[in-house]
Amino acid sequence: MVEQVVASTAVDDIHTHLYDPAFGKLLLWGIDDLLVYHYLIAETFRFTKVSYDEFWALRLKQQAELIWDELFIRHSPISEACRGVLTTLNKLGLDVKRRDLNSIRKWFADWKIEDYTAHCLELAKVKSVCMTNSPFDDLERPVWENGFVSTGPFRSALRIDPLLLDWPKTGQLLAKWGYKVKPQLDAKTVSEMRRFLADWAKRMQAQYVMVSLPPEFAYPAENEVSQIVEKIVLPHCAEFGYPFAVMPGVRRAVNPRLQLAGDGVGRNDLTALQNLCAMHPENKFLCTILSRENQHELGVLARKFANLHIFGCWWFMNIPSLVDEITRMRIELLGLSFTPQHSDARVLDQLIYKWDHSRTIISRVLVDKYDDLAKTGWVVKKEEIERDVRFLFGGAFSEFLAGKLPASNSQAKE
Ligand code: RAT
Ligand code: ZN
Repeated sequence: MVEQVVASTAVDDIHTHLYDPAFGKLLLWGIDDLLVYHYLIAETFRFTKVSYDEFWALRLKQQAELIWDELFIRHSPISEACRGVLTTLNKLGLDVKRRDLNSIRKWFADWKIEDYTAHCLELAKVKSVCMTNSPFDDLERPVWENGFVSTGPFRSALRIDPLLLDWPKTGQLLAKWGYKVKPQLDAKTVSEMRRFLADWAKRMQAQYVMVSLPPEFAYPAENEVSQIVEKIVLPHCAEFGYPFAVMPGVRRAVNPRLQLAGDGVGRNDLTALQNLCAMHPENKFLCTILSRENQHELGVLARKFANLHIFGCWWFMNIPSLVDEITRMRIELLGLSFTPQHSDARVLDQLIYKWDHSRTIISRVLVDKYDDLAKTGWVVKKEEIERDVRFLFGGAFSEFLAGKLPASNSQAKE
């Protein structure tokens, strides 16, 4: 019964890199984009003799052929990211054992993107998709400036890494766009940066404001990142009621020759997150973290602060052995008060495998937990399982977004 409920309950996917089809070419889909996923590019360079420069000079189709050859033909495709391509193709009804890239390409060529988007959402049982929207992205910004408003399943989150991590360089962009900012964070600059955030959060109707952070992130601290968080981002989020989503643990460009595939991981000192939650009870925080070594501490922190909602097994954590471990631990620490997974899909079709693989593990963990309950004589009813799964698949997140923080939180400041 648990497996059936988990398999059939539609999910809100709260962090992806997908786009509404209205964004045109920004929405990646189909076999070539599936193969040229940066997770697979990194794996290909474990095997290939082709140089980085030669690889980047290839056209998308040629890159896809090289990846297919190295990862699927010359070796069995048993990594999680390889297996994901095959799960996707299999669920789409393609015969993967033929190992025939060209016939797979032909199958995709017949689809129109609007129909295919609906088909993928349906197959993956995803009812909403949160995009990652950056005002600093030159391809995406014009779509918003032309008045795009999301009406369908695609929702928005305002991503602000350059504002925090690359000030004052990003200040030059803000100045070009008419905000009266200076490199120093003086009072006028602070209010103009807040005006910038308010304009974009409104334009995007963002669900939350988000940033990824390096392992060194500290708070409070005498540095620009900490000052921008304290003076600009947190007051902005508190005023408009948005959670601030922090994603610590990424060490960007450890191998820049791999481009997007070249980021790594490092451990964080979670005292920073503890301080954020304790010092800003008027703010809500979402958090997912990249290092396995930080996962337990993060679970414990969520027990301490109702203004912290933890979500997802992010990026290098999204492999079956760790999803099982992390989900089990979170349920044991937090019951149902977290969001176990997001897809982080960059290619539309990945929704199919990311959710299929995650559902299998989430249902295995739930079966064990309900079974432990049954041994006490507490037998869960079908409606209770359905309620719980709905909560894990978006209900807890929506309540966190909409809900008021406990009264003691706001009193703590007074
Ligand atoms: O998982 C990924 O695709 C990464 O490249 C990142 O985009 C990461 O999820 C992020 O949001 O920074
Ligand atoms: Zn992401």
